[in-house]
This record gives sequence, structure tokens and C-alpha cells, in this order.
Amino acid sequence: MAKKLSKLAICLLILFLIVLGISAVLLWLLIENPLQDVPFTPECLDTNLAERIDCIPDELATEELCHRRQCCWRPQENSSAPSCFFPTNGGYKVTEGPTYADEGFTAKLRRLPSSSLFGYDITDILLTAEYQTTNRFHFKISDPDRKRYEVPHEHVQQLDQKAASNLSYRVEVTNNPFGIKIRRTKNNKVLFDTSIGPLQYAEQYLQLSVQLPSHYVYGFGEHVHQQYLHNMDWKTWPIFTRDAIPNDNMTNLYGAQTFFLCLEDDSGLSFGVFLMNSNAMEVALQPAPAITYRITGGILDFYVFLGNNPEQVVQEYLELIGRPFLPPYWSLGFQLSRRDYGGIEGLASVVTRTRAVRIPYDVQYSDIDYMEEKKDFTYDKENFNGLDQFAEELHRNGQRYIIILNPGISKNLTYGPYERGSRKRVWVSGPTGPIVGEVWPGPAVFPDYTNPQGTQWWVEELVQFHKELNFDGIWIDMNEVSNFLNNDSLCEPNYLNYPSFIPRILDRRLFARTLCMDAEQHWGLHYDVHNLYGYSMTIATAKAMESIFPKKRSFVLTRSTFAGSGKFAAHWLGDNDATWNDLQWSIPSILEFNLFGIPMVGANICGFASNTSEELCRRWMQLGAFYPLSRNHNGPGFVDQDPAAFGVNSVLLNSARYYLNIRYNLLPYLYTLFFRAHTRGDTVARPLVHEFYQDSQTWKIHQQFLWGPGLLITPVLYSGVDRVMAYIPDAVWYGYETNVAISQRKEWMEMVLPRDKIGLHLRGGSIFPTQEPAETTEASRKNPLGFIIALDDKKEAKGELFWDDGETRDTYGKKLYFLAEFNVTRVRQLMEFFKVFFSQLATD
Ligand code: MIG
Repeated sequence: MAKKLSKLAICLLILFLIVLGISAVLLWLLIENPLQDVPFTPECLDTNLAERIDCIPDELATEELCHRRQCCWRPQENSSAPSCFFPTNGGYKVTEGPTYADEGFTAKLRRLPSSSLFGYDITDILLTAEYQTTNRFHFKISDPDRKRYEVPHEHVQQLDQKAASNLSYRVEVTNNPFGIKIRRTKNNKVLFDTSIGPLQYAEQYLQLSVQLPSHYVYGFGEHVHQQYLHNMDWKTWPIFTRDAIPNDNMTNLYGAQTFFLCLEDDSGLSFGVFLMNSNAMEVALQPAPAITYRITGGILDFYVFLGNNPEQVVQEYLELIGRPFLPPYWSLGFQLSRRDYGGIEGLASVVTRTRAVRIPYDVQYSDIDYMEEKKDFTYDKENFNGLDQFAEELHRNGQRYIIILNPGISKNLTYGPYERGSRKRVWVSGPTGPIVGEVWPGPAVFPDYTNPQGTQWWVEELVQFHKELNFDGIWIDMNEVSNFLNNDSLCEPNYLNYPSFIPRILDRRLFARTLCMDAEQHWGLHYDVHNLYGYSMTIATAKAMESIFPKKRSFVLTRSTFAGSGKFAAHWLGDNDATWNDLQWSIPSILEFNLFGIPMVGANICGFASNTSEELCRRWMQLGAFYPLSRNHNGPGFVDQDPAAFGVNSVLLNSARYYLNIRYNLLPYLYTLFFRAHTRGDTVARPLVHEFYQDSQTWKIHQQFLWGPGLLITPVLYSGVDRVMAYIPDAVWYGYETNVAISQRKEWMEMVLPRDKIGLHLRGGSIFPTQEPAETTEASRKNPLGFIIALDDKKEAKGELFWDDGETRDTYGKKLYFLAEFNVTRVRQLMEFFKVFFSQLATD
């Protein structure tokens, strides 16, 4: 009996344990929700079409797919709103916290039963928020259990300072579903609100939507934006660095820039948002107004900057990512470039004819034709025989010489740079060794600039080559990174090369014309660091220039950029076409790169591809004289477009010379603007909205722009036209040549601009430091300085001048500079002072 009883007890115990086990599993299933297809009923409220968040952004939307994704299906004719959209439920909920401390807060988030686009959703994620400064809020969402890739940024580092005080913002977290809301304390306005859509956080798909307080959005790159003010009517922009022709097809281009600025209203109050993420992504703009980020990896890492005006927002942003380098004075001069000069004679003859027509002209470039078989660190000793003496001759004439370099290194056993790099193992490699692509020199390998060894190798090669050819600056191209191979059958069919979500990038293939995504670099998988290739090459090149020129500032011009590239380099807008359309979009792009902290920027004047025309090139030279980076660059085989090519007495030449002289006359003003960019983060080429935000007319203007606060530039951007409708912002404006004030104010006027004219107006209230122009800056810097004083209504004016020797490194840090602020009442005194000061400088 006792035996039976104990048997029964054992049986019961076992049964009990089984039941316990099953219920534990059930409980676990219920809580952890590890399966994708637990019952979920989407709530499809759909009150406002403009607020629908697209649930099938990646392919043609069908009802069947929509249901599979557990989203809401309501096809909508006569609207660009998505037919399949996210329900109001789903996303994540807060399971722990927010736990507040002085410096910020954290919260644990767990995935709710939810729509899923691509599976592999991560159940538990962590929100970390920091009140970094009075005006800067930082939050990131990461995976606490498995470290995901994060951008190893050169300038943006973990903050270990104490909590900021007097915050200009307040942050609220909603728990179920999770949402984050940032308000401006001053007026309680919500600036940034993620509750408009559900957070998605999967292995290879992150999605966050943000509702904005206004439609006035500027930024994101690199693209051709036909207008500076974004069109919020359902436009999706891919961000993934790519060597592609800049056209109007909304393609991703050379750089990856995730920053945008939002103007709240006519009080000027503005804020900016920066996403620190280098994975392929797209940003979708919709009329809610809202922005949705769809990202292939990394983490969500947001910085929000509040400002009292747009300029202040840019300043805050650049303080985070690194302010732009102070360009050497000579690089502000006019620059000439083309591919295929036809050997040293062709090159020399263009230099000679340009000098002969007395055009201010500081810099000459060489494109890949100078190289021997297109190999870096070589020059063609036959066709460019005597190139080293040519460089010296430029120097004797007070000019500078810049050469191009590419990342593709010829895979050739007898080629020194390849041999040395191989020994150091510096090439980007895949599972079977170094990746071999096809670039200018033929089969090529790609240096991993994220590897300190790779940088070291690059520096050594550059130092070595400089002993052979005395260049002054380096132009780095093809660093998206570009490869002539499509890679279609070359990349392994795996989750990196073929992720389930691919943003709307060109070719819809991540590896197209670049490297396979499973290639490995020191900073991570190419999948994660692709957008940083140009950035890392820029840093390595700047480092090389520091080795070559330890005392002098040099010049690096890069095609591919990331947030922070402006600390090291200038940028040109790539392979534009000699068309009026491409002349037009150069302005919004230049304004955008000023937001991105790369103010030293310009388009190829007169166009790179196609034969330019006299009229187009004339108008382009007039505008290009006011690009921060003023470079005429032409592609191979097209008609000559250097100004002298149009003939000694041509209208084009006379007009170009005339405006380049004005540029040179205003260089002290321009240089001072660059000083302000370098030390404070100001824009140089400035949109009208940054100065006149009280006037909503200025919010969408991009056919005119300013140099700093004071010079208004009104170009002719259309063929066959000699008058344009110009906006006259709310100030007194004096014609640069006439000194006569415009009678209109705060209105549109017809500005007559005959074939040899561009509109230039000086803002009343400004003092512009000037210097008599000459054919090079080396010469002009010896000329007398002066002022142009433009009085405002109150007969007052002020201005400033930054001055140094124009090329010593870190004159600001070392205090080897002169800085004057002046106002109209004291000008006479200052003129006297200057005379003494500069005569002393001359004798030193
Ligand atoms: O595939 O070096 O944007 O300025 O002239 C073209 C040749 C490679 C692209 C650059 C362009 C340059 C050209 N390069």
C-alpha cells in the first residue's frame, strides 16, 4: 500500500512537473513572443491620409502582401498616400523605466504583437537618452544583448560631462506603444514626435517616423534637389554613397548626409536632426508633415539641435560633428581643371593663355591623364615629361598645383605601391583574400583607410611621391568607393549582399559598382561602413598632407563625404552636365553642403559632360565666380571651356575676368566668412531664409543666395534671358557697381542682367573688407586692403576682418592672426591703424 501510494505520488509529481513545464513554456511564449505570427489585429483608424506610414515601401503594394505584413489595406486613388499602411497599434512598449537621472534617462522596450516587414525583429531593445547641452538632445536605441555596429566617428565621442542646465527642450516618453516627443520649452511646441508610426527594429531593418511641426525642411544628401526647400509630397530619397551621374531621377549620389533642418515659423525658431548611422537607408518625406527613416542596419542614434534661428542650428550641428577646416587663402582663388589636356604641351598652353588674358587664377589641376597608365603615385614621363618643372614654374608664378588620386590601386606585382601595400595587408578583403575590382588602371585593389596600417601606407606613398612631384593639394575621386564592375554574379548570395530590404538606391543592388557587402574592413563589414569609405580616405589624405606640409595648411578635395568631412576637405558636386538645368541645381546643392559643414563647395563651372555653349558657360562663369569653391572643370573630349578659349575679346572672357576680379577684391570678406565657419560653424554661401526668416517669401528661394549676411547674388539661370525676377529681402541693398540703393524692398522686382552681368548687391549695414585684386592671391595679398561701407537706414554699418598669413596651420589656435570688428563710426581710425599694421607686416 505504502509502495503503491509512493508510486502514485511519484506519478503525480511527474505529472505536476510536466504541467509546470508546459505552462512555463506557454508563459514564456506569451511574454517573450518569439514567434512572428502570434495573433495580432491591426487597428486601422486611418483618420488622415497625409499621416499614413507606408507598410510596403520596398515593392509594388498588393493586398495579399499587405495582409501578410499585418498592415492596413485601403487603396487610394487620386492620392500618393500609400494603399498599405501601418496600423495604430504595434511597435514597442516600455517595460522598464524610463529611469531618470540628471544626465538623461534609459528605458527598456519590448516588441508588441505587431506588423512585421521582413522578420528577424528584435524583441528587447534599449533606449538611452542624454541631455547633452542646453540645446542638444541625444538618444539612441540599441540592442542590449548583442552589440550592433555603431559608427566609429573621428570627432563625435562619448560625452562624459555633467548634465546640461537650462534645457531649451523637454522630452516625454509614451509607454504603450513607445513614442518619444521633444518639446521646445519656451512655447511648448512639439518639434519631434515619433508616435505617428510604430518603431521597427529588426536585424536588417530599422524604421522610425517623426512628425514635424512644419513643412519647412532643408537638407539630406547627396542628391540633386531641384529646390532647396524640400517637397514634402511623398518623396523618398535614398542615402548610400554611389558614383552616379547627378540627374533628376532622385538617385543616391556620392555622399551620405542625414542632417536636416526644420524652420518652425517666422520667429526663426528652428531645429536640426542628425542621424549618426552609416548604413544604406532612405528617408521618406510626407505631408503630415513627417519623415520616415528606413535603415538597413546599425542602430538608431539621433541628435536633435534647437536654435533660435537656422544659423544657430547649423552651429550646434557642426559643434558636434566637427567644424570645417580653414582653407588656405590661395584655395579661394579661381581654379582650372580638365581631363585630357593632351599632354604637358596642352596643359602648359592653357596655363599660358589664361595668364595672357590676365584672369585672376590661382590653381591648376591635373586629372588622371597625368598618370602613367592611370596609376596613383606615378606620372607619365612621356606625355607629361617635365611635369615636375611645370609645377615649379606654377610656384614661381605664385600659383598652386593639385593632382588627382584614386583609391583603386593597380594590382600589378611590379608596381611598388601595390607590392608595399600587400606586404602590409592593407587591402579591403573578402573571404578569399583582397577584393579585386576594375578601375582606371585595370584590375585594382582597394586600400582600407579605416585600418591604421592602411592610412600609414597611404601617407608613406604620398610623402614619397611628393618628392617626385611638388604638388600643393590632393583631389580624391572615386571614393564612394567606385568600381567598374557591377558585381552581379560576383558577390556571394548571402544576407549582406541580398538583404530583404534594399532602399530605393540606384540599381537596387547594394554592391552595384562598388564592393561586395561582405567585404571586411577594420571598422566593420563593408555593409556597415560603405558610406564611410570616402570619409576615411579623406582623413587619411589630410593626414598625409600634414606629414608633407607640417607647417602649412593644405587642400584636399573629395567627392564622397560623410558628416564631418568638412573638417578635412572641400567638395565638388561631381559629374554634372553642361546644361541649364545643372547650372540651376548647383545652388541648392551648395546651400545644402553649407548645412552639412562643408562650405568649401562648388559645381564644375561650365559643366563636366557635354560640349558647353558660349552663353551657358558665360552665365556659369558669372555664377561660379561666387561659388565658395570656384573651379572650372571639363570632361574628356569636350570643347575647351577655360575662359581664354573663348577668345581674347570675347564677352565671356571679359565678363569672367570682371567678376573674378570682384571675387578677388572681396576675398578678405570671404576669408573672414570661412574663419567664422571654422570657429563658429556659420554658413558661407547662405540661403536667404537664414537671414530673413521673418519673411516667408525667402523660405523657398534658391535661385539667389548670399555670401554670409551681406552680399546678395542674383544669377541668370536660363537661356536667352537678360532679366530675372529677383527677390529683394527686407533691407537696403546697393548695386555693387552703381552704389545706388534699390528702391524696392521685400518684394519681387525685375532685375535687368544683360549678357555680361550677374546681380550683386550689398546689404545696408555691412562693412566689407576688401583688397585690390591681382592675378594670383600671392600678388593680391600684397595690395592695399580697404573697405566697402554700405549704410543702413540708420546710417550705421558694421563688419569684421580676420587676417593671417593665409597658410600657416592653426593660426587661430596659436593666436597668429588679426581680428577686427569695426563699425562705421570708427572706420577712419581703423584705416590709419591698418596702414601702420600692414606696413609693419610687410617689413617683418
Ligand atoms: O569616372 O578622373 O568626378 O571630375 O574628371 C570618371 C576622371 C572619373 C570622375 C570625376 C571627374 C574626373 C573623372 N572622374
